[in-house]
Amino acid sequence: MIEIALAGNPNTGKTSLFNILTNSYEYVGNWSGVTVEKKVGMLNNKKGHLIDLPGIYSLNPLSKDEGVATRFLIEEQFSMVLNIVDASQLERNLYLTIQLLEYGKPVVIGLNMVDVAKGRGISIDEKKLSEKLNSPVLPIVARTGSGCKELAGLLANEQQENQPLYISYGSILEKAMDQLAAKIPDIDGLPPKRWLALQFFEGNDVVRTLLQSYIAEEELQTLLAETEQRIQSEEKAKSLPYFIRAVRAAYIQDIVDVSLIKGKDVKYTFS
Ligand code: GDP
Ligand code: MG
Ligand code: K
Repeated sequence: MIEIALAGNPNTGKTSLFNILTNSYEYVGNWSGVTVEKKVGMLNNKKGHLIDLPGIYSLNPLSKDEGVATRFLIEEQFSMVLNIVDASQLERNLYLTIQLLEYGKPVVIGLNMVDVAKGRGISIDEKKLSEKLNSPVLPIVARTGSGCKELAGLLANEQQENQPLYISYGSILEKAMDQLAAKIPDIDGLPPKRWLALQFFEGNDVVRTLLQSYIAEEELQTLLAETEQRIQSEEKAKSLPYFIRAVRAAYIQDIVDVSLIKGKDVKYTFS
């Protein structure tokens, strides 16, 4: 039985897709400690469970929903992420996708709302997008079920471990991430050290709390303050989180430039 996390921005068709891919609820309740609904379903082929994560824009938890998703990634065992991406809002949606790919678990992307995108004169070259993200991308319309069978077929496959997406954040932050990663103990089931370090520097409080159980708070604070100061003075960035977002935004812009076509009538093919 494989465990698959369904993740995406709010209002991207997560519930619609969940209902198509599953035939029964295994669990409906709340995530522990919060009044955020948790749903787990059995895939139609009975080969795995689909876990519906709250709709989020980023893993850096500004809201309790985002905290739930980050805690899931840190604490629970799963083997794959199904990331639903709204094709009509590609640039915004890729911000979460990038963070999921940096985590390093296999990601399958359901490119939803392609009908809406098309209506707005936007089409996405899913092959180029797939190459850029180094992950399968399947165009779907979760409202009607188009493309969802093919997507379900990909989920049934046992996937190999992925290499985490590597974005270079420049020498200052890379060095700081190395320093922090070196202090994190080798513990089975812990997320990749580089991902933890990056999320920490971005200001992810869930990750910070986790790291506090291995590293003295004073050490964490010193490394954070030094890095923040260097990024501001040498990179001329407003803040460290701002700098990280800007690097990601530039990376996403490059992806959008090659994969998004405006004003052309490109057809989507569904199996
Ligand atoms: P969630 O908030 O991510 O769980 O999204 P929902 O599944 O609740 O969908 C939000 C709205 O978008 C609903 O009205 C759906 O019917 C609609 N929707 C979902 N997928 C599609 C799609 O591919 N195309 C269109 N046009 N509407 C969709
Ligand atoms: Mg929903
Ligand atoms: K169903």
